[in-house]
Amino acid sequence: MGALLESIHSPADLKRMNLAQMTELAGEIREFLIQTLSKTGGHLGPNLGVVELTLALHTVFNTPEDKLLFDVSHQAYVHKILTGRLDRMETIRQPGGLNGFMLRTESEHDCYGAGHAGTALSAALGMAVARDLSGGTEHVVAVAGDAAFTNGISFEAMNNIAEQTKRMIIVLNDNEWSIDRNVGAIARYFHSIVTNEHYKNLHDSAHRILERFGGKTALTVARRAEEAAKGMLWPSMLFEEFGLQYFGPIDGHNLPLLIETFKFLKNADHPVLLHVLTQKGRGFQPALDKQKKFHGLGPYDPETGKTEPAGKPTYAEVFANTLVEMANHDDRIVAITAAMPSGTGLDLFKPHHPKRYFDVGIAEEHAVVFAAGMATRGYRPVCAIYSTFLQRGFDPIVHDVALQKLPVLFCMDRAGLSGDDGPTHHGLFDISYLRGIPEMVLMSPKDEDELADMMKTAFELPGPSAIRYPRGAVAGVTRKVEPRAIPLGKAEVLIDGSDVAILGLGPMVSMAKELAVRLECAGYSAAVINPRFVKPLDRGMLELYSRRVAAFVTFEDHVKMGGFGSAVIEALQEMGSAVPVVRIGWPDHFIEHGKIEDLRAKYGLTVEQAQAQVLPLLTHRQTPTLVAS
Ligand SMILES: Cc1ncc(C[n+]2csc(CCOP(=O)(O)OP(=O)(O)O)c2C)c(N)n1
Repeated sequence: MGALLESIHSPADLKRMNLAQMTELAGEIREFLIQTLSKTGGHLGPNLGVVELTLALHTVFNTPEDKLLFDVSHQAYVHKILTGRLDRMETIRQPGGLNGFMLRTESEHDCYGAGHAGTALSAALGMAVARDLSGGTEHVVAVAGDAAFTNGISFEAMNNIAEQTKRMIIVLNDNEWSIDRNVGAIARYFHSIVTNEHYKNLHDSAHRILERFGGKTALTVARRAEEAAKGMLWPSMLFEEFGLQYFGPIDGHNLPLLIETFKFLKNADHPVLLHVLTQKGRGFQPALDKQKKFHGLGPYDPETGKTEPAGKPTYAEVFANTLVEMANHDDRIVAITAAMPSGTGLDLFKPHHPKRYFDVGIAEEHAVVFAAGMATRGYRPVCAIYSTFLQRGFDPIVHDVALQKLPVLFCMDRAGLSGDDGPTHHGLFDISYLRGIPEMVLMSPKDEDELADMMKTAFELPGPSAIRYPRGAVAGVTRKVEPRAIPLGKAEVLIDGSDVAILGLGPMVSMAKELAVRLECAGYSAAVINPRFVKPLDRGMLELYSRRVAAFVTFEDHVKMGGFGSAVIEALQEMGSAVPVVRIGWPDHFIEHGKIEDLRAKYGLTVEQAQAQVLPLLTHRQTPTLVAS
């Protein structure tokens, strides 16, 4: 670790440095990030892009008194380094270590937690208005990426800001990338500002002046930038129409210019937006070459950027390849992603069916209503949205899709615990928020072959449906040549039994099988069932086993409350059955980040826990021979 970096324990240490030292510090931070994240994994590219920006912000503003927010906050590692967490950076995203996002419980400098996009402007406005009401003087600064402006909430906030406060600073960190390339009119608009010749000349002269005089004339430059920006081709700049005074674009790696500009903006008596241009992955060639890959990744070689070759395919890949096949034979199939083409696998679909592929930006709510609109015209839209981000789409799923009985298919990747990303990204609520919606069919495949069957099933349904599947590699089973539709609401009995019925939802069926083996060894006859459908539940199967067994066990990678096991209890109660149900799932508690296996052990999502809970319910069934032995 560099000597300057080593001396940083709080923002006060940074404020003591001169410009030359800060510039050196920027290099040391980059090197530190490249080395550290090569072991832990994390959001390398976005953080390499905001080194100077974060240094400038912490030089000019005083957290925790001043409020500094980052949208999504995956780019807040430098902020963490500067605010007393340097010595714990090696634990980032590791069990018990620092979270990969901002967390109010982690530091007083993290005034607002996030993980989902589009919240920074609204939350910052809330803080600014609270300050105004209580007569405070602190500054409120929201840093949001260009892709965050594809999000409706950002625009809802902008519509409101100028009416609510006179003092708020927004920093638009424009690197032209979301995780993939940023999309849509707003991306084009930003691009047109950046590529404008007028700006380029200004930028070049700003550089020359700064080189000559250090930071001294930067204020003049910022003022000139303002004038020039106003005199540009657009008489009414978008942000100005929103009542935000627009400044920029300025070079987001020019530390003196950034510092001087923030000093100047600090005194503004109206809300302002500063447009800074940064380079994602700056200082690490592999990240510049592969922006998408280095947005967020696991461990890599710090010299070459190489990562371990992937083993088995992922659920996302199987989903996308299956969709390509199905779309080859069905012109009505269209695929929609909300800024996650690579994460959901839809980047594999795009080259095959470019006209039937839609990236709508970070706009899940819009994605769902857009899908509903297409469905009214006879198309079969597939919304591929992670379980956690589909939370944003809840109302349109109810109001636009289900109420109108439109055949939209929701494919929810990352359903279940997401692991090292933590509570903002765990997909633990989708069963609860979907199963109460009339018309909805909700499925979860035990393996990749069944995923394809469920997609086929969904395309034959007259109304909405959803499929939940986990992050990562598939089970690795042999696939049928052609997927087969599954009869609606029909569970699959994998092993018959008469003492206990164990239901393992989706890939959790492997735990059900393991429990069955243990119980068989203890002398019990255990049935293993792959429920396949959370809704409609296979009531026939439940009724049959409720007459036979002494207990049910349910396994699910979801919160217990309102989840699959709860659905089983409700159904049994409605049937008048009193057979007890042991539910294995996540407790009513936000689960921290960590390794999935560790967290399962900590929170009792284990075969041992299930066994311990179910055995006392079975004792009266024990066979005499085994009791004797
Ligand atoms: C609601 C929501 N949808 C999707 C995501 C996934 N996601 C995380 S970061 C990101 C891109 C952010 O791009 P930008 O705001 O421009 O920041 P950059 O990484 O380029 O600095 C996306 C789509 C998310 N965090 N939240």
